[in-house]
Amino acid sequence: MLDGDILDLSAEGIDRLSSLLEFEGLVAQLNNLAQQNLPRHKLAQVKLLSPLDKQEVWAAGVTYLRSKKARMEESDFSATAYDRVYEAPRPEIFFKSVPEKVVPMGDAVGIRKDAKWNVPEPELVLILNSRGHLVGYSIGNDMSSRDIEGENLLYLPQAKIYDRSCAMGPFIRVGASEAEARTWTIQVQILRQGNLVFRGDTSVSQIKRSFDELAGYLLRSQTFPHGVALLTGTGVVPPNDFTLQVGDRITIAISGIGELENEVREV
Ligand code: DO4
Ligand code: MG
Repeated sequence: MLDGDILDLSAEGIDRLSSLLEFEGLVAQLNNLAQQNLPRHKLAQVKLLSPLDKQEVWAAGVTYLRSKKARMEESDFSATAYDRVYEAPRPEIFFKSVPEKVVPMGDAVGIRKDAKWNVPEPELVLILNSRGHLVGYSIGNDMSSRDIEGENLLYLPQAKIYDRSCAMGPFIRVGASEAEARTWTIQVQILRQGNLVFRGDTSVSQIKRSFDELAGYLLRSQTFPHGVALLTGTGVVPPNDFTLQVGDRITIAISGIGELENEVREV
């Protein structure tokens, strides 16, 4: 259950994330708005949408040693590709979702009908504005089908992009530096019929590359007029005999942000 109030900025004419992302001195401006007499709603009584409106979602991969190891275990002839990309100057970055397909807090994430080995990937999300400036952070779930990904590297888009494969929320945390974000922990827990079937954690400090490096490659020869969200890779991988089932409840907690919770559905 989320606690606290939310402020309705639409009374000030602010009803799009795209415009908010471009504000100079966003934190000070939000603090000012918080002092004004704007309409407020109890967080527990509203339905949170995805934090994005027009921003594409991209994802970095193999940014943690744990991810490299897992990818190499699941794959056969493509194993060395993961080894190489972990060390290479250019990171792995792939397209993940259009904004309208992003699953918000509380809605169902998907596992594919034609996949047998499915996992959540709990990831810190960087929210960048149109100039590539890091404005905030959110929590993301890069749902993945490991059997499809492991069969052939060229199947990566099918393992990663399908209905309900990207969750994000519950909101965007602003005003934290990269140094602060690197002190945060990421934890995931999965409940099946109320019983804990997996729990794992990592630290943002384990991401091999700097946020500037990841954002810099994403923005090479590519513009995002409304800003963009970038998942930064997973450092938590369940054991190889684990797969998600319909009805599982996934909770991802990032210490500096909050919790993202979603149930699993077949798509
Ligand atoms: O190349 C496979 C995807 C890796 C990924 O999504 C991750 O490391 O988080
Ligand atoms: Mg991932």
